[in-house]
Amino acid sequence: AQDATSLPDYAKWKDADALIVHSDKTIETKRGEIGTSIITPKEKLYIRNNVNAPPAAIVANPEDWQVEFKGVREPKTLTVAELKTMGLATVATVLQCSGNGRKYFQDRLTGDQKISGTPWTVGAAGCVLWSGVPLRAVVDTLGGAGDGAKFVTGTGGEEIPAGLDPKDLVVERSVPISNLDNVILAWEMNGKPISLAHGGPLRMIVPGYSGINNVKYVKTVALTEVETDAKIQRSSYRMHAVGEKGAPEQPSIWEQPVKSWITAPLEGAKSGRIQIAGVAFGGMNAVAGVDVSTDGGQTWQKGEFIGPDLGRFAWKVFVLPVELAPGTYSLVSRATDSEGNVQPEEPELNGGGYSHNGWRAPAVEINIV
Ligand code: MSS
Repeated sequence: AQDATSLPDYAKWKDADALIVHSDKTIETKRGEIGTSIITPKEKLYIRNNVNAPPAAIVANPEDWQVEFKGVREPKTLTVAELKTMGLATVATVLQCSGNGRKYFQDRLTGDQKISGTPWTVGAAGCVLWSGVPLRAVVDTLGGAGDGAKFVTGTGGEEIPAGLDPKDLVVERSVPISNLDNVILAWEMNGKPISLAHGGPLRMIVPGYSGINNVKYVKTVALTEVETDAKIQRSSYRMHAVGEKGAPEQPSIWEQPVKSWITAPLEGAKSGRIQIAGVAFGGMNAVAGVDVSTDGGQTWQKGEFIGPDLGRFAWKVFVLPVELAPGTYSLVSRATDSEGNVQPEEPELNGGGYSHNGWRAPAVEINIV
């Protein structure tokens, strides 16, 4: 059982009963707490910080937060107040840790194979609304992109303790410049100034991209010719075999693959009519459909999406009413995106335990009496 004392200071305001506290930097939403209202309330949203968050003082006067823009024709430092004059957009995105589902990979390891990292199941994910200025508007105001720009590189505002190599600790991520028209520099989440826990005063949101690329406390945004050589980009968050080290030539954890999971029911029930519900999303592409099975994937039925469509980067809530007789059932869901990509039964094992999107592992086993 969790209580509020197990939440770290910067997350004390969260709903402790809805969360699993793995550590002060890794807090997961309980599977049954995601709800069916599409948007994840901030009190229930998971947290992942790679290093200690900056002091709470940085969110006291969010308008004064300064961001340095580089790699544009007219480089400049701007405050959030100035950014607010340049444009406004709102986007709903699935914010999901790259390691969400890592536990399912860890469960498959044999012999001396090892995948280190938080054993997240499904709860290192939420769907939230971000409001801020489109990066494109800022870049246009600053004279356009510099020559040869190939990446958008955002730097987190954490202080690096003296004596340590900043390259080893800085949360600095580069994403392909093809995202320039999608990226938002957000100051608001679900209608409120972004909390410290979620990256206020300003966060770089890369819709469709895995959690790590959504840099919190963003203090520098640069259009760069090459990817940053910060460790978190160079060797961390790379796709490689178990036992291998991360390296720049391996694929970076960028776009999220198509995924879904069931959120209800999670426990046995009386026989009769039951509403199976869950969430499904397509990462960069809109989710197009979801199949649901009560027999572990032997037979499938189409789930129905409910609620408003919040755009291609949001998740959709699905429902399937079923009539269940007494017995045991294995409930699973399998999503398809608008490009025809289908959630695999088992994704490829990888050394970081990243991007798990298999449909088999998050099965819900229930007894109907
Ligand atoms: N940012 C910064 N600045 N720092 C840190 O640490 N982390 C990451 C992102 N961003 C960080 C950042 C991660 S890693 C994630 S997931 C995310 O964030 C989370 O978010 P939230 O809000 O939920 O906490 Mo994995 O891929």
